[in-house]
Amino acid sequence: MKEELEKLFGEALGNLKVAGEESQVTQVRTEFLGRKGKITALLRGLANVSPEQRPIVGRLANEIKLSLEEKIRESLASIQARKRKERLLHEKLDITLPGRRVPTGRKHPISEVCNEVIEIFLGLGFQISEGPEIESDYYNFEALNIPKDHPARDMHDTFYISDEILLRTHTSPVQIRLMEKQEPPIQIIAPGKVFRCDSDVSHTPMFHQVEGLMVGDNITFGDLKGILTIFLHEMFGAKTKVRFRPSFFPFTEPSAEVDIACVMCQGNGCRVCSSSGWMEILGAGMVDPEVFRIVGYNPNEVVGFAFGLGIERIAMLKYGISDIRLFFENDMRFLGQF
Ligand code: FA5
Repeated sequence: MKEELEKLFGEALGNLKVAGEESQVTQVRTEFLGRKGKITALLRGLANVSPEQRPIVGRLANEIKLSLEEKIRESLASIQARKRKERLLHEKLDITLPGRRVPTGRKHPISEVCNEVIEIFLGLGFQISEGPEIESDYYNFEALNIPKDHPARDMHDTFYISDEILLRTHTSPVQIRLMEKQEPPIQIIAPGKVFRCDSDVSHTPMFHQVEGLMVGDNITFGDLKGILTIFLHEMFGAKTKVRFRPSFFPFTEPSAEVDIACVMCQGNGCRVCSSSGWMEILGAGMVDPEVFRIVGYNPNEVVGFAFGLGIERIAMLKYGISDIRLFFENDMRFLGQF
């Protein structure tokens, strides 16, 4: 059996020597060391060898198997090295080829504008407050002095979930939630999503508002005008004309709507501003004493102002966009321009 083992070993080494491909080398492994291989088959007969010879033949068989495995590994490594060398010799590297551009993400323009608004108000000493997007009828309407059947409800085309639960139509309910749990002085903004059953070139069913609320003991309409004018000058440039127009909100008295001179035509009148030269940007006013009474404040002791602005409206004016719906279509050709 010893001679036969050595003969097979010699035969395997001979085959390895002429093997030029990896598949030929692995073929040697299968042919000699595989489960049905020649050496494996021979070793099955070890049981028939005399007890004295068995350990000697066994040791030799082991040595041969290990040595053959080693030769196979060497052979595979040298074939692979030879192939790599050949490939490198023939391969040409064109270092003038442009690199592959990795597309990078960026913030949505609405998030950018929202952050810009927040930064300006933080700089003016405001803090950030939050409230739920799914609201009760009480916080969205009743506590803001808009009782059931009040015509002001028509200003908000509301998505109702049930009779009492709805998607908030503005960020003003955050005012109520905050005043219920905190005593004045208050100076907050509340950015967030709001929802109205509304869709055309200047309205979408979901949009963003930033609410502002400042309550204390000596706050005037002059403070409101000052804060909002500073904000609008920071946002649109120091030369931007700002106009306060009398308006109505059930939760502020007096109330105003604030316009800036149309950024498209600089106030001369164009299609975008309906030839008026002005564009509405936000609603504001002095907090109605009835709202203070509802949250448990003494209306004779506190005063304050509130405002609510639409982020999409500001983004449209800032970037000269005439259709609000473009912001939500996720068209990369549009979004990539910001
Ligand atoms: C309000 O929502 C009041 N809560 C604002 C307010 C707060 C007044 C505090 C007084 C005190 P109004 O419905 O006008 O008001 O909305 C405010 C702004 O949201 C508008 O000026 C406009 O910029 C924006 N807006 C309203 N509806 C839509 C809509 N469907 N799509 C996009 N923007 C809208």
